[in-house]
Amino acid sequence: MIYPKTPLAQSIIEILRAKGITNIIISPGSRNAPLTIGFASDPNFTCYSIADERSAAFFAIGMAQQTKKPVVVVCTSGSALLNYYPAFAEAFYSQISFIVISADRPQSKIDIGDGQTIRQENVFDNHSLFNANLTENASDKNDLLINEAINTAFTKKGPVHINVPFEEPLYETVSELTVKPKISSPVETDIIFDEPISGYANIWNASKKKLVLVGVNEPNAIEQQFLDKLAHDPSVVVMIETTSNLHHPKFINTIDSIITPFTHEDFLDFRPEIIVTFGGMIVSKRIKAFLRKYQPNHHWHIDSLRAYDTFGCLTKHFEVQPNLFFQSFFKFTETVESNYNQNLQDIKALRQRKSLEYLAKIPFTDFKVFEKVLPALPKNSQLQISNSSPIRYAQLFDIEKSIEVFSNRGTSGIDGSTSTAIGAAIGSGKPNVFIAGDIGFLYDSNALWNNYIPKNFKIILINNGGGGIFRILPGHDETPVFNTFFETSHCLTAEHLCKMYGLDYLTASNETMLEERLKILFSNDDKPTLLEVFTPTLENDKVLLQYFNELV
Ligand SMILES: Cc1ncc(C[n+]2csc(CCOP(=O)(O)OP(=O)(O)O)c2C)c(N)n1
Repeated sequence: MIYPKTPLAQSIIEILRAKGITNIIISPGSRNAPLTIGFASDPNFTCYSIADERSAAFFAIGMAQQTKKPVVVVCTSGSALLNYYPAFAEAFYSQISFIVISADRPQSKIDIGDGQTIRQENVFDNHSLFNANLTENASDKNDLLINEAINTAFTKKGPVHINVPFEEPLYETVSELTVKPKISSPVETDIIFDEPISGYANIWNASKKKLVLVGVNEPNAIEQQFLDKLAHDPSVVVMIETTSNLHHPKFINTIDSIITPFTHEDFLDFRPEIIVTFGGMIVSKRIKAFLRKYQPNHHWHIDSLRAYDTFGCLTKHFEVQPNLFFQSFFKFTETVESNYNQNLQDIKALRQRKSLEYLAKIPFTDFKVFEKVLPALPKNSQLQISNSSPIRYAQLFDIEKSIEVFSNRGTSGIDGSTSTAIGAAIGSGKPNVFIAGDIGFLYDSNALWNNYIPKNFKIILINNGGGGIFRILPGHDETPVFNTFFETSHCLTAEHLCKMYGLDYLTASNETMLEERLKILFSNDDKPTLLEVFTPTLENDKVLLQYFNELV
């Protein structure tokens, strides 16, 4: 075996190995050579080389999202490290285990005019769950910090930063380990939920209007018996987002279609007494606006780690996994007679009918593309959706229940969705389809700059000539300022990027073409393929906004 000569690099690698971490994403540089040599020489690790650190970090969190284990990124000193920040923040808000290891100069070499040197210690402090600022030599204290950083990434599900000073020479190797670092296990958290909850159950049993709202949620996370229980209580409405990965015929899954046409009276009627949330971020701005204005008396959030006061009325954080919570809670609850659920089912049926009528008459636009693309997705595949309007359009449709849905909703950035999707495709090993807007896709085109894109990876790029979302948002005005600074309109296509990176390239610009190309896209797994769909810039927003007028 070959080991880096630097004992500190040996310690880091040994501790990571002992903790069962296997996936290491390395970006090139000299300062990180001791780590790069060590990881790449050790068959316990699978190493990926990705030059652009921003893309490498999103690739890593895509992988960690799927493997549910921390993934490590390693970079050199200087601005390289700062390029990890967008993914670092995403990992923080999406609760993804993520370990950044940055090589550094020793502290005495910072701010004295050395090249490729910046203040690296604690640089992610605002979003870091743990900062291990190591000192140059291997020591018990360093080992303790490394252990604690990795344990934190596991137990607190988020990003941590290990900053490692190395002095030259950097490339020397030895054939025997010279360190034997101590390995400390994470402190086991108590998974027994023994909080007295009968008082909460009494409030529940006395309420005739209870709303359960679920944002980002891992597939298969919630036991079916609990979902059925919620679905069959007439006083409960369960509203789910596309990213919730929940499915039940009685759940309301197209939230914006349901509530956008609501009048003040409808909202008063719909206002819940209790809202219960679990899962991560909520996409629908409309449901958030509704709950902030028509606040319930109680908001309970169930999450073993964190709770956000999204509606300004959080009254209780149950620090437990939803399954454990429901298991205890349902022992005390009763089914309550109410017309709350039935009223919403009636509205849902009406909206479904009106949606179908509307979709049957609209021209080829972004909305139409989603109507055609979503049912064509292969069963048992994964769908990654970029931010901006793609994730919002997807929320207006049913998605077949064997398809698992993901989106970087932690920070809702458009800066790493493609890299995340590719990392996730590798991490899950499942067929993967990624739907992107043109600005988001062009922003992260370096995602294609690696050797790991699976052959069956598919991209559906909806090119509406700019940031279509800005046309949909209120305040849009057809001026040069709007086109240049908001929409950032352009005439670029992905054709040459596909040629450069070796992807097959298909296009569609009408409904018939789209149907045909989707068949081709999903029948060939020999090469990663991108289908670019061109939609009319000036029609898209009108067709979507009119939809909400025709739902009543
Ligand atoms: C890193 C980052 N920068 C800026 C934004 C603000 N932003 C939100 S949506 C958007 C436009 C995205 O356009 P596109 O990907 O083409 O999707 P479309 O809106 O056309 O569906 C921008 C710039 C963001 N979310 N993230």
